[in-house]
This record gives sequence, structure tokens and C-alpha cells, in this order.
Amino acid sequence: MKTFIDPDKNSWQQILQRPLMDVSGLRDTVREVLNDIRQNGDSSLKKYTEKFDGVRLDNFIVSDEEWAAAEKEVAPDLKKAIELASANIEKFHAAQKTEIRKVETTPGVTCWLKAVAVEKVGLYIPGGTAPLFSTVLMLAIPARIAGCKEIVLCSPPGKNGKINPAILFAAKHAGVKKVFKLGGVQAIGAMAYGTESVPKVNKIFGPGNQYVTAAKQLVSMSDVAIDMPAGPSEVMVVADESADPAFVASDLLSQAEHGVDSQVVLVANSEELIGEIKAEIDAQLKRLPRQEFAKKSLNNSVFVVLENEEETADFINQYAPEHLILATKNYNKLADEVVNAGSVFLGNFTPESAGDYASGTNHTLPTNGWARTYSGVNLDSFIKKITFQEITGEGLKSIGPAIETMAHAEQLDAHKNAVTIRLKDL
Ligand code: HSO
Ligand code: ZN
Repeated sequence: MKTFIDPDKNSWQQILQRPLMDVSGLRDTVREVLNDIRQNGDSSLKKYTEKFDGVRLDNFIVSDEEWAAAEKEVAPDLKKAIELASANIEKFHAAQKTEIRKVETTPGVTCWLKAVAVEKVGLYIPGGTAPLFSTVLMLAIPARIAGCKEIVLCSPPGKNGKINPAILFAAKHAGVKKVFKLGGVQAIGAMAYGTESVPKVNKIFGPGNQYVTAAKQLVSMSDVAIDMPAGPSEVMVVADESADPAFVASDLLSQAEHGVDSQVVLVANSEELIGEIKAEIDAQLKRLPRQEFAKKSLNNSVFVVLENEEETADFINQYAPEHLILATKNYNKLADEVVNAGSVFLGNFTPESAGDYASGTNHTLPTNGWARTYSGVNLDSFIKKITFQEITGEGLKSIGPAIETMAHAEQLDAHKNAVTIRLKDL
């Protein structure tokens, strides 16, 4: 970890630089695999599943027996926890529905927006060192609430040819009916193009490694939409003397344990506090099973002393963290100043873990500075809005002359005529 004391504003950009996530080097390999899948469908999926996941599969779809086995394998307390988390995620996302509001912009001219679900969505859930079944809930529950007609989920098979049972349980609980044992580029290609067994979808969601990210980027150029650009997960914690150093350390470590490329930034208002937090990190780290990941990502972490609260707000907004924890006395005041962040956690009793699992907010969030322009996944991610309008004769009489004038000025006389011909008829 590197510590900076009251760094000059000119140096912030350098301090806050994220490691380059350049997937262009992989693009050629990924493109080749995608083209093969596009042309050869299931037989190509079989070939790559054997090559990359080390298993031969005759069928990708999860069978009734596999669903039933997974249900038995998940411990009762985990099932209860998933149910509690699901209920909160459902409540929070259902509250994001909007009503249709018809607006009469001019008498006789009525316009409205109607939210309509994306018909077919594909959810990707990575396997790897920690299979994140919580992400199933974060993607499948809003997709169901939005009304997506088809929800397809892909997750890589383990060496035993099976998907992690908690992933299947979460999928079932969230209402997903079609799950395929497919990982990495194979999964993205299958959902983007469709194969004999996997339906083609309109939009692909979910995190993944660099290969998955490259594949999502490539297919999004012509075949499907994707949720957002992806990068390694990150947290920024802002702490002052009202914070508990042990709590702060636990939050930093919970981010650091995700993977070696996780980004951890601490902003504190004194060097002394940073010292106390570091001591807590050392003590807690020893007890973590994933300490090797955490140690490596902490090596790239940044600890900064900033005494001035206004500067702190600027620092936050310049970094645009995926997760922001404000453990300060006046966190509401500071929160008001935040304009760039994916998800904000306020006060000493609001760990990021709450939003990762069970409070109700979504944990699929913009990383790598994309919080400047992107929102995290929410109900709208599964919806597009169609505009409607209905104009009466009286309405057209009111706005028609303006349309005629504008169309003529743009030298688009057929546009003008579409109004003129109707006005003559009135
Ligand atoms: N912090 C991760 C989500 C997650 N954490 C899942 C635990 N499980 C990205 O927001
Ligand atoms: Zn997490």
C-alpha cells in the first residue's frame, strides 16, 4: 500500500490511476472463438468446453435431476439467507416501476412513455475461485420484475460437469427456468448468436474475467446490447475520528479478497487514523482464508490523508468509485456532494457487504470510472421506453404551421407536406 499525505490536487490523477484493463490483446483469440461458435453452434461449444473447462458435455442445459440435486445440496440456513436477500432485492427493484403519465403538450397533442421489457435477456455468472450466486439474484430478480419473456442463464461447469448448487438454487428461487452449463467466451457467443440448444438473447448481463469482457465488447458491436463496460471491483472508504478502525479495515479487506486486481482506496483525515486502520488490517488479514488475494490487491491500494472536507468531495468525484463508504461524522453533508459513484454506504453500520448481498440494492455496478456516466444495474436496465403520441385535428392545427416552417427550413418538403395535406383536409 502507498500512503500520500495531503497530496497536491495536481497529483490526484496520478495517485488515483487504475491499472490498465486493456483487453485488446485478447481480441483476436476471442474473435476466433466467437466466429467458430457463430458458424458451428453446439459442436463448437462442446469443443471449447472440453478445451477450457476440461469437461465433455453432451448437453448444456441443466436437467430436472440436476435442479433437484442442487436443491438438496444447499444447506437450510443458506436457503433461508437467499430467501431473505431475494425478498429485499425484490422490494427495492419493484419500487422502481414507473406509471405511464400522459402529457398534453398542447391541447389535442398527447404524448406518453411506456416502459416495455427487453424480450430476451442472458445472464452470465462466472465460476472461478468464488462462485457468486448472489449475482444470480441481482440480475434475475429485476429481469423477472421487468417482465422479460425469456431469461437465460449461463455459468461454467466445474470439473465434475456440474454448476455450483447454490447458483442453481438462487436461479430457481429467482424464477430462471433455462440454465446452461457454459462458461467464458462460449457462454457469451452462445447467447449472442444462438445455437441449436441456446436461445439468442437481446441483451447480456453479468461480470466475468478478461475473456468474458472482451467477448461482451465484441458481440455488443453488432449483435446484442450489454449491461455496461466492466473492470475489476473497487471500493473507496472515507473515514474520520468517528469511524471504528476495525470496521474500516474489514470493509477494505472485503473488497481486497475479491481478487488480486481489486482496487482499494482509503481516505482518512489524519495519519494517526491510517496507522490504526493499517494495524487492524494486519490483524484481520491473518484470519482470512483468501488472504493471498487480499494481500496482493492491498499492494496496489492507496491510502490518502485529506483534512479538508471539500477536497475530500472533489477527490471522491474525481475517482468515481464503484462503491463508496462514508464513515464520517457528517456523512449526509458529504453524501450531498457526491456526483460520481456507483453505490454509497452511509455510517458505521452500513458495510458494503450489505449491498453485496441482502439490503436490496443491486451489486452490479459501474467500475473503472464509468460511474461518471453509467448507473448500476436497476429495473431500467431490463426495460426500454417507447414513446407514443396521439394528435387530434385541433392539435394538428395548433402545431402544424410550426412543423411546416421547420421542415421547409430544413429543405425537407415531404415532411412539410405530411402536415399540409392533413391541414387541408380539416
Ligand atoms: N462486491 C461485488 C459483488 C459481490 N460481493 C458478490 C460478494 N459477492 C461487486 O459489486
Ligand atoms: Zn463484494
